Amino acid sequence: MLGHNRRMTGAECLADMLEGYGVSHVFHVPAVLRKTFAMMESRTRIKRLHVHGEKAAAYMADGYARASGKPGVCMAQVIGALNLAAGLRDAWLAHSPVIAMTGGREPRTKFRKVYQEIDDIPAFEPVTKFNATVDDVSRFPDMVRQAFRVAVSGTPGPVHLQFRGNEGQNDAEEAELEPLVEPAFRQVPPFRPQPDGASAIAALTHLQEAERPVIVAGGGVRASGAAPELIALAETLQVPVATSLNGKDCIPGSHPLSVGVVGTYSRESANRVVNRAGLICFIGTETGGMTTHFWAVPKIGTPAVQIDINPEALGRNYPLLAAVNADAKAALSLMLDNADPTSAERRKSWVAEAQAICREWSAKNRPLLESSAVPIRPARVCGELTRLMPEDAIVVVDTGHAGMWMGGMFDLTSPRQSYLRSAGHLGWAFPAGLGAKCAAPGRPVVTFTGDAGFWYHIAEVETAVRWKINAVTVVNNNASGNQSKRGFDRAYGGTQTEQARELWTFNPMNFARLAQDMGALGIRVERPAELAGAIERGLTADRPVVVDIVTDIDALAPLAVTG
Ligand SMILES: Cc1ncc(C[n+]2csc(CCOP(=O)(O)OP(=O)(O)O)c2C)c(N)n1
Repeated sequence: MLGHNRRMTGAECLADMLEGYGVSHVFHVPAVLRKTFAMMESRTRIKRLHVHGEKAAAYMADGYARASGKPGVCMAQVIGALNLAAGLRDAWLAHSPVIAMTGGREPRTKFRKVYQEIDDIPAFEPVTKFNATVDDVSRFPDMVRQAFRVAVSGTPGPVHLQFRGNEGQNDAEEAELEPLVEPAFRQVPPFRPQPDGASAIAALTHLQEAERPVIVAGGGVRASGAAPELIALAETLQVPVATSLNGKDCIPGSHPLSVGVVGTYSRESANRVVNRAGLICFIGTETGGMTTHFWAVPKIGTPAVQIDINPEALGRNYPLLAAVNADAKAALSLMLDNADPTSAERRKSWVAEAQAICREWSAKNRPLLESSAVPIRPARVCGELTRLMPEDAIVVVDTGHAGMWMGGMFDLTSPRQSYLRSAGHLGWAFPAGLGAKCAAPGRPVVTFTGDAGFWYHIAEVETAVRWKINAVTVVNNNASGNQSKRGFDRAYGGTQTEQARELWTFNPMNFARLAQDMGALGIRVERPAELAGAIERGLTADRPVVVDIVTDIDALAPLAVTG
């Protein structure tokens, strides 16, 4: 096609292309693209992680992608395809560039009730940006390029390629192929679309003239790598910064202008500051329900400006005074170049007010963060993690109470730390943490999950041991999914029956012992004084670690405030 074609198999071509795109690991349950796996062994250094379930494979690829910005690749044969599709849903919600490859249908046997087969394509439609079939081996090169191009471009997201044959056997066929890769699409972001100057200056002018502005920064800032520009603009103009959960690592919690995570799984100080603000500057956030506490924080109608790479996001939920369509880093750089630092004076009393709200939050919550109660309070675990996370740590957090405790109570303390969170799926964090560690083996990875979350993919402890994926997993073990307690209280009209606890509790379990039996280091913690030693031991163990912390089943995370 491009004049450099050679006769080769699809398997050789795909293996070469994945290596060319910088893929270091793929996550799969056999049997799919078997010839490609053989070619990866003989032609590349790609690690082929055989894991215990397709959903976990997708979550590992997702954690890999979010930790590195490079597409994470996961694979399943036709019967496992929907398990893989289920696992793409979190990547879809989080805008994470995951490429899923599955086996598909043969024209010869379609519609004949062939073993294990249904039409999987519709199931991938709601969770992918590009959902395509590769029926002819000659299409391997252009379709793989399109998969990478789509996954990392614009607002990133998952892609699905279905290869012909229930195990993708068309990789064994030969054609004239050119395994060309496009380096620009190895990672997010491939391009930095510049704003038109007038819109960026309009947004800047509103921000500079405002007396009570706040920035709400989201995952688009982290995808763009725009945290330094965000912080520089906030400092220059003296504007407080709240983040979404997905954007939590755009500004360390220890920064004097940080007010915390806003929305539903949030910190009270952030919600209070955002609801007192006179102008909101949304950057790289969809202004979705979780970030705005279902559009109550800020209230719809609050004056706003917005910067986003996706024009369709601009003004979706909040009417705008200025809309800037651009890469976050490009827009913030332009605004920074034109910023007037003397305007900061105007916001002195507002910044002081926001900081007083933050100090109030700290004073109110210090007893919880330092609690020596037994059973251990989850907030104490968050306090210890804030204190002990290495300055280049990647912190990976599950949803539910885990998301609430860590979103609200845990602080990043260095701009080099990363924070990856489940976009809603219980059980995501443990495999995602393993994927993150594969992507960044030199960085400490610490995952925080509840026990219900950990149960989902506990078998992957064996994968971590087999592949020496030395992540540390901290389990908030209250022998229940106790986030559900409030909901069942309500359902039972205020107080649930004793029997109702069967709806949300489990048998007590010693995860440290289970982990130990699977070959990991298991550390059981029952007293607050043991926490620091256990986490420090985990961080230096150089092997997969499960820190099993017995916590209080009655500890409920604080709910979002709107006042
Ligand atoms: C796939 C999926 N199913 C169900 C839920 C609903 N859900 C949210 S939190 C939760 C229980 C969480 O339990 P655990 O992880 O043990 O944390 P805890 O609340 O006990 O701290 C459930 C069932 C979900 N978020 N995702």
